[in-house]
Amino acid sequence: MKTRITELLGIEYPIIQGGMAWVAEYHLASAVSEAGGLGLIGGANAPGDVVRDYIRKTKERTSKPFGVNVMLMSPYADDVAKVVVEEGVKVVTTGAGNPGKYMDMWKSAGIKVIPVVASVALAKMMEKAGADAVVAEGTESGGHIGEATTMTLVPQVVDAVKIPVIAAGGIADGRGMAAAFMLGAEAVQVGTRFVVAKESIVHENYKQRIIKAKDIDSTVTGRSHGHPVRCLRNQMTREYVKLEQEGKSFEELEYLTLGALRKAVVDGDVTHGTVMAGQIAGMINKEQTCKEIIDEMMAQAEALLKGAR
Ligand code: TUI
Repeated sequence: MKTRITELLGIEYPIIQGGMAWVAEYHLASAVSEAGGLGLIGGANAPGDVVRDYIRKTKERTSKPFGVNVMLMSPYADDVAKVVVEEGVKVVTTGAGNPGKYMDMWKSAGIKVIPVVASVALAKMMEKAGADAVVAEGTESGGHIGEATTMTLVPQVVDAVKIPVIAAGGIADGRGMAAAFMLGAEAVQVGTRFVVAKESIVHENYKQRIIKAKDIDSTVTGRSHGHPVRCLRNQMTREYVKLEQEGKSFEELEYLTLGALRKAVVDGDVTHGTVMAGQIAGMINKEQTCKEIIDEMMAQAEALLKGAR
């Protein structure tokens, strides 16, 4: 299945792994790239040198293309933005902001830049600034989200820009992938299904929460402060939403969630920690290798798209 994205990135299949905070480290990124997709290291809130180490470890594990996601709300974003240039990373995606100020530096280093956007306005701005593609991420996604759904956002972004569009949010099998292609996407970004991949280092408790999740088990914290984050409902989200309704400030609530993602991913505390996951968690019911996930998605999507053409 050749598209402008497989050509641009030099990958076999149009499947990109989400650059998920704490989850998307070098084991997962190299496994996805080895399986023919694009693996991503999630810079998240990590300092530049940690990301540098992850980049080097990924290179030891795969000679195939991989990328780094720069989380723009991170206090280390400036550092990580330089590290990707110094380490010769070929592909950068960005999240949770506007990467405009890094664009020239990345483009002159020959990096393919793919901002994640949640609106048509940002997609157009990024195309003007020289982006090679955009990820249009719907509100079904886990983690930090926008307002529009994948079904409505993807075709509107496709109509608004000439660069290729990657669809994200609620896509975890070949049906979702085929649907995204019908909307005009030329690749998909998959997060939640890769969280439960065999190569993913997240705590077993976290994987089991996703595997056992039902369709309506996710909720969104932080809407009232303009920092909406989708995660699975637990004691932490119940307390957060209660305090939010009581009008507590963003700073007080941040204190509650500080380190909460690490608590869930690394320590396996899925009661007090943040279990970020997308709405499609309810459909994900087993742990598989990245290769099994990608092969299965490709076979299903190709069969469906053959019938549709
Ligand atoms: O970035 C993501 N997803 C993330 S980042 C993350 S780490 C985190 N942890 C705790 C609290 C906050 C973040 C977890 N998940 N996805 C990409 C994405 N970007 N979704 C939405 C956006 C976005 C939203 C607003 C991009 C730009 C924007 O406005 C840009 C502007 O300044 O106009």
